[in-house]
Amino acid sequence: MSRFFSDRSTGLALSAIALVIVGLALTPTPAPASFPGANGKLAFTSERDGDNEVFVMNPDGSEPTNLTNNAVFDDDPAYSPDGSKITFVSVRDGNFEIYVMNADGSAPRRLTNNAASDTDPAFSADGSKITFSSDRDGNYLQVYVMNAADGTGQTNLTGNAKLILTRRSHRTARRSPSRASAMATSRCT
Ligand SMILES: [Ca+2]
Ligand SMILES: [Ca+2]
Ligand SMILES: [Ca+2]
Repeated sequence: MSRFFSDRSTGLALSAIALVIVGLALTPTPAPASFPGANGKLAFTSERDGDNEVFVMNPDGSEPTNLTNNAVFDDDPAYSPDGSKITFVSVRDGNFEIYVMNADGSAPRRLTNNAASDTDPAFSADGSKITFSSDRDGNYLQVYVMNAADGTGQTNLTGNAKLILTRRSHRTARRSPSRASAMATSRCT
């Protein structure tokens, strides 16, 4: 009988040790940040000062900061994968164009330059390209891609197919078209 209890105790002890080892093996280790260099802020659009602006804020809503701060229509902000840049849409040069700026709002520069509507920019996964939509090749919006650094290499990816695309800037403009066009006009003159 004592042998039975002894073996059983040993067995239970070994099982407990095995469970601890398995538990240690399964304990998750802290994951590294997904995007090294990202500042964790959120980008959004607000017309709180009377026209559309690109804002950023902390994830808890604190420190909202107006990055565009002008009198014209700015919209559609999207961060680069590393968090260092923001691409967005603006009519500051007369019509809808794609821009990129540093994440603190400095050094904005235009990447598209034509009379058509260029909207809905988004960075590629590696940050080297920006996709966007444009109606420059006809009546329908098409999907384009260009180099994020300087806007070169603008290429129509969808031919001239009849597509139904998201048109966030235009939806916003349609809510207050007089404001968007007036701002574009006032900026051009
Ligand atoms: Ca603005
Ligand atoms: Ca403003
Ligand atoms: Ca344009």
